[in-house]
Amino acid sequence: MVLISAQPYDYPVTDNSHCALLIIDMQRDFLEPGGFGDILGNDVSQLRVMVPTLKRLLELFRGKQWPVIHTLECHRPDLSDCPQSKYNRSRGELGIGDVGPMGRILIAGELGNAIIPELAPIAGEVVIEKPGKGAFCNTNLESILRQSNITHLLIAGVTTEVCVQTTMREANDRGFECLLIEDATESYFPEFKQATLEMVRAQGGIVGWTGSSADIIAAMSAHSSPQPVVNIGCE
Ligand code: C5J
Repeated sequence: MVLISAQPYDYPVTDNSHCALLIIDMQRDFLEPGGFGDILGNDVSQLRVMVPTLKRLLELFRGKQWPVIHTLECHRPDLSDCPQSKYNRSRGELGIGDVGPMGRILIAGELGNAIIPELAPIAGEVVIEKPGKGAFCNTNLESILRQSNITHLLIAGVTTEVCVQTTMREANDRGFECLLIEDATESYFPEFKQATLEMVRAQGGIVGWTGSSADIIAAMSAHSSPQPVVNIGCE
């Protein structure tokens, strides 16, 4: 049994718990100049500050051979999985499906849709392509987690109040024990990040826990319980 120091109280990982690191949308479209986030008028450099922290967590999970799941917000080239409402409300100078400096925006397989090189998935890690903000909407994430007996999700990525929070709420409603990693998530709006952290852990952890990467790494480095192999990985 491991207790990770967290809010609103310590996050318990028992010998029967199975943890995965769930990394949301660390894709060029949101983190690099010329991507979707930039085109919408955001300062993308704000999101990059946590990349070294997330890399340390990734190294811990990879070193222990624990499951890592990445998500990508993206659509099919014909946009058949993009609701008209989302298409209409995600338009700045350019919008979903338009050609930008890194290829078609938020389209699977385009350069801008790739995970940033520092965090690129390795063989055996799952990559979920998701058309929604939440990673459970129209994806096979839930069945992958259930098949692998994963019970606990340590959640990181961008942006805190949009895809990260939506995914955490979806996971919480499905019974997963979720901890949002405070310094491995970022928003273009610092006040939205702060509000999300507070909302998640309010009322005794209504959506889950929040905790720091240092506390997670300290506690989990000593944890030796085998974690499940997630059997649907990328090549
Ligand atoms: C947004 C995301 N913000 N990954 N996507 O549109 O949070």
